[in-house]
Amino acid sequence: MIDIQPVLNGDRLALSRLLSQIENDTEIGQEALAKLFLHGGKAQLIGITGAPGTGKSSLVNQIAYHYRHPADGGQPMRLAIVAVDPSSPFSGGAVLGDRIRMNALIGDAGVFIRSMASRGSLGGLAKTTAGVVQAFDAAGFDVILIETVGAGQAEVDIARLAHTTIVVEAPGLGDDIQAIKAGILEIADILVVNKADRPGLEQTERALKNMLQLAHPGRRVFQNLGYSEKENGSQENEPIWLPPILRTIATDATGIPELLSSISAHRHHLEKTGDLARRDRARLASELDIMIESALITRWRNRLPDGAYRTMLNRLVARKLSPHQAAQELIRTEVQS
Ligand SMILES: Nc1nc2c(ncn2[C@@H]2O[C@H](COP(=O)(O)OP(=O)(O)OP(=O)(O)O)[C@@H](O)[C@H]2O)c(=O)[nH]1
Ligand SMILES: [Mg+2]
Repeated sequence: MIDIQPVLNGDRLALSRLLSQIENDTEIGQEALAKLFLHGGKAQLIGITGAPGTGKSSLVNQIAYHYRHPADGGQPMRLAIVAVDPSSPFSGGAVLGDRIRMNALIGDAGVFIRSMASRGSLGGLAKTTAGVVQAFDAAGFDVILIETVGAGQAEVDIARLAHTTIVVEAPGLGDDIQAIKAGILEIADILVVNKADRPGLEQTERALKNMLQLAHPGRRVFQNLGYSEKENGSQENEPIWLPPILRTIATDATGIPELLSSISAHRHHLEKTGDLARRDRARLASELDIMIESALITRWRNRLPDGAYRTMLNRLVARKLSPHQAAQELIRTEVQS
């Protein structure tokens, strides 16, 4: 029986240990997650993704600094940073960047930084990231920043976790913006062209604008889940969010106030349109479906006569019948037995 109370109370050492359990997908980790879930759902989740070296960590650094030192003199927020599978260790931004702000965060008790390397499958990475985020959420962090590299399925899955997803580009990355996969644009709520001090800025912005016009705006992540719920307060004429394209220089904080305004504008949009609740509901629905599917499949397989599955697979490989027919026959086998 794991006691999650220390984590809920903000004990950093207990949290750190628990995060390792979650990352290693141990029984203790799973048991803790089940308990932590009941305490979550309050944090604001912000995803930052993009090609390697575009300046994601440097931006995270700037965003985090702002939340810890609000310009309006407001209450500093408690903040967790999750760097998923970074190509360089989190601190990259400090190499040539804003060392003062980076150092300010490292010594800050209101900030918790966790780097996660991929072990095994990327699908596993998306799952453990969700667990780590859940732990931070339950531990009472107000904002969770999630940095991921690349444009694969794992990034899309991780983006689904976030309420607001920022896609970072930089000028001159092989100029053909094909590097930005269409998939990554579909998850972008905010597009940032970082390294705006570099040549090729206008070209990159133009390319992004063109790609954005091709992609259909609106609730794309939500649609990709294949789940809709019209009766739940969805209105016909609700405003559509058009991802803005912003310029930043993460090494000197240029454009950061505008980025922060966009993040909070997006947040307000999600709240006003009900998308925030809908995204949460859709995500939990897909999680529930996955759980049910895997439980049902396991139960059904255990009831299958010995060798039935293998025999059917052999017939399938030999093209004696179609996958659909094979599935139907196998399911009937189980019912009769
Ligand atoms: N000139 C310039 N350099 C920048 C800017 N932002 C970041 N850099 C530099 O670009 C390099 C990479 O920055 P990171 O923040 O580590 O980039 P990243 O996207 O997190 O990198 P990975 O996590 O390894 O994919 C560092 O040397 C930064 O100092 C910028 O706006 N202008
Ligand atoms: Mg990084």
